[in-house]
Amino acid sequence: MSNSTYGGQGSIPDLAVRYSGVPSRLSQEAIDAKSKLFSQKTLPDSVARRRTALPPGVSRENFDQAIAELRSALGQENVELNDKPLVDGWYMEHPNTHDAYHIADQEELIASAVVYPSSTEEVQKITRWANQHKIPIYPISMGRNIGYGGAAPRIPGSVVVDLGRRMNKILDIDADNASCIVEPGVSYFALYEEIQRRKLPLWIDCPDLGGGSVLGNAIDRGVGYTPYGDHFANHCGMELVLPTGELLRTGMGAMPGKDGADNPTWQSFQAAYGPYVDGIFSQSNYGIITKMGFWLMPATSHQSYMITFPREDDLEQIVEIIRPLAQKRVLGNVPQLRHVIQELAVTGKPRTHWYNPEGSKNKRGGQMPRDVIRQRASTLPCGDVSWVFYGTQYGDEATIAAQLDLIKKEFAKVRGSKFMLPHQLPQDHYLHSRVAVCSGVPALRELDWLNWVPNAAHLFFSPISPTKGKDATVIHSIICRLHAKYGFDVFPTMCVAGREMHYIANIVYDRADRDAKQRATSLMREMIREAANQGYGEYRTHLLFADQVAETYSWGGGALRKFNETVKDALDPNGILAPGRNGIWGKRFRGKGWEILDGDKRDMLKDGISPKL
Ligand code: EUG
Repeated sequence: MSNSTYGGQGSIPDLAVRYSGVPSRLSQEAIDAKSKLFSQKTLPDSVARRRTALPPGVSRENFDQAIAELRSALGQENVELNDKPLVDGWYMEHPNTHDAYHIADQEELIASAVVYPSSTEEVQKITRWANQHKIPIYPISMGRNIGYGGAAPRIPGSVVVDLGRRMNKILDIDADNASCIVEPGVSYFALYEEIQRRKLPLWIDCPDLGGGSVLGNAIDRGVGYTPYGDHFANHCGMELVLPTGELLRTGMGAMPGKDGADNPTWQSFQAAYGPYVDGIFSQSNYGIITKMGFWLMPATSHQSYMITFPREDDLEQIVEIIRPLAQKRVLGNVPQLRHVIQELAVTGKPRTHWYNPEGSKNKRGGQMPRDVIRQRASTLPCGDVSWVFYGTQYGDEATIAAQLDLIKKEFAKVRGSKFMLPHQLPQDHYLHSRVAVCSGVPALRELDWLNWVPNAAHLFFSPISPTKGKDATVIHSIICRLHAKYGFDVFPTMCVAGREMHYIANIVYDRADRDAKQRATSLMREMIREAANQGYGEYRTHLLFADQVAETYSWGGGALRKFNETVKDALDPNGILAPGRNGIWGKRFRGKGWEILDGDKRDMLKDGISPKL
């Protein structure tokens, strides 16, 4: 089957020819994933644009003048106007012009232009240009922050700085130190393949999907699944451009090496001397990171497994069993606990395959009834269960065996639980994909969820839960009750870090269905509010919910917000860098109607997201 058959958008890029492409070992899988997704697409590839995007308060004439200047500084071909029809594409052929998984109108979170710097120096030039023209810029590494806004800027008409296209070098892999230093355009796929090519006994750590930027995911504080799963915690050293164009190296990189070389301990010691500043460049709009170091894990033996639990109510006991195992690092990585409905979704078959009550249409939502899920699950290898735990153990054979004995013994306390190894499951079972991801082999399998509904988009609700049965149950019941109210199936994935779990609820919706978009938006707003009322906050959120989430961190009269704003105004006096990212606005934009706080009355689909200036 030719991979250009679908969608008329050209072929799937290969990693050998494009930095954002798919490695050849996965090219058939990518072709299949795309064909499945596109077979469910009812939207056209693109529609005619209805408006032009300009930065707020900048006239067409001034904008054209500014763009001409930028082009003469960086080269004509390295600045593109975003004046063509928008194409949502799909994961491997994703846009850098807007949010492919739009929840407002497709033309809301949109760039006016995209610029492609080739060096840190050119990034400095861009920031100086932005300050001169008071044009907001929005840096992306690769733009695959899917479910959280993708490549989209928060202020319509911002100029997107696409760092990855021309800054995608693995600058160094130090096999002795087990570390690397990369530019923003290095994907998990690319780093993994290079380590294989060099035959180094090292692992990377990747999230569920392998196409994202190693650097970008880490500064958004993303998570992966080996013992090095906390990406930010395993970074070591940064080089970055401040909003006013000055350069900064953090960690030991702040000390010059011998004869002008990079410091030899830049990727060995994180903090250096004085305040540890790296943290303020994560989930912020205080700088543009152009180089970042990471620790790599020495390769080891590993054994993945799955444990099923029969009852919904087992959640509390499961989490109580997990906690001490995680604290003692018997669970040495980031295991996942999922609901059984995901066993259906991750087969890649659409919801209508499992449940089709009123023909092909299922307007205004509604959940798949529990008894239908039970009946369908009973036809799958997991059987009629409620929860599925995906774990992996590491070390030599004896260590793994001893750990597995303990783990089996502990989880056996849950009546009716079952332990399964990969060889006991069919070749296409999801556990085999966990084996890869949990041993640092980046994959694509997670895309299969997206076939649940036509034109599927998704949105993550991502609160932090203590690893305690009672708290997990409270959060889970808020999420279930509100998903039922707004008519969405509940897809929970609890990623266990230790003392806390990232509870990720994945809202999958049809982006052609305005009603579904509105319900998804209301569902997010209400979950954020209700969780916060119980003291539970999100670790990360989609751009459009950033203000509301930031607002929930209100202790001490909004002390954290005030601190963030003080830093923002000091570092970025013109407020040009990624205004609104993570709810942080410079003084130029603050309090002028951009913030979308709890109780905001605008209907994002009808009224848009910009204040009437
Ligand atoms: C997932 C995990 C995340 C996240 C978004 C998605 C997993 C989905 C732990 O963080 O932020 C299967």
